[in-house]
Amino acid sequence: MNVVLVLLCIGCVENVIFGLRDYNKELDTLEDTAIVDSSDPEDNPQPDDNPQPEDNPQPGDSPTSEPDSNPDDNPQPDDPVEQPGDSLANPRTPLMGEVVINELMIDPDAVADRDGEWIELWNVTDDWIDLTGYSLLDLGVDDAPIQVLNGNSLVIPPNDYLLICANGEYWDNGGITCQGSFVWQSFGGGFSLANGEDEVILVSPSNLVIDSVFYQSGFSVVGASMGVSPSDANYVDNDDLNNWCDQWSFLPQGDAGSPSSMNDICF
Ligand SMILES: [Ca+2]
Ligand SMILES: [Ca+2]
Ligand SMILES: [Ca+2]
Repeated sequence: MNVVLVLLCIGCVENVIFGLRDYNKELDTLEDTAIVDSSDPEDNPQPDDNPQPEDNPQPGDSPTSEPDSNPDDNPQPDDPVEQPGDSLANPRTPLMGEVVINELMIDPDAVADRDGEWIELWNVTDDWIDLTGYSLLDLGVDDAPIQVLNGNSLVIPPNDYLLICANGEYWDNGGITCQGSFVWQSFGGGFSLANGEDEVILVSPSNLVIDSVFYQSGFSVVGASMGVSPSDANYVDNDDLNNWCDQWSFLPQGDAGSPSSMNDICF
C-alpha cells in the first residue's frame, strides 16, 4: 500500500512539473506576441505620410511666378521703329537739293535793306529737316551761320518753309515772321543780298552745298521779293533766272512777297 502511494506521489510531482513547463511555454508565446502588438503604429511610416500628388507640379498646372519681363515692354515686330526725319524730336540733316532756296527779298522798300532782307527756304522732302549749324555764304566774303530766334527752331516740317531774316523783329523787318536770322554785313563778317549781282549758297557745317542760286544785276525789283515759280521749285531749275519772278502778294508794311507760303505763280 505504501509503495503504491509513493508511486502515485511521484506521478503527481511529474505531472505538476510538466504542467508548469507547458504553462511557461504558453506564457513566452503570449509575451512575444504582446511585444509585436504593442509597437506604436505612429512610429512607422504611414501611407498618408508620402508626398501627395498635389505637392508635385502637374502637367496642367500654371506657373505660380510671373515672367520677369512684360512682353509689352519689348518692341513687337508690328511696332514701327522711328527713323531719323520722322518727327520734330528726331529730325535728319538734308542731302543736296532736299532744301531749296525758294524766295529772296533782295531790295525791300518799306524798310532798310539791313532790316528787310530775308531768304525763304523750302523743305521739299516728307521728313523733318534740321538746319542747325548750317550757313549762308557767297563767292566773296559773306559767310554767316544761320542763328535760331528765341522760341523758334531751325527744324523744317515736311514740305514746309523756313524764314531766315536779317532782322527777326516783325515790326522792324516789314512784317515778316522769321524762325532764323543772320548777321547783316555787306562786306564780310556776315551776309547780305546785294541789289546787283550776288550768290546765295546754303552749306552744311562740313561745307556740303545743299543749294545755290546766282543772280545778275537787274534781277531784283525794288519793294518786291523774287520767287521761283512753284513748278520749277527744285535745286536745278532754280538756277535758271527765267524761272523766277517778282512776287505780288501784299506784305503788312506795303512791300510784296509770299513768305512762308507757296510762291506766287510767274506769268
Ligand atoms: Ca539788298
Ligand atoms: Ca540751285
Ligand atoms: Ca514763298
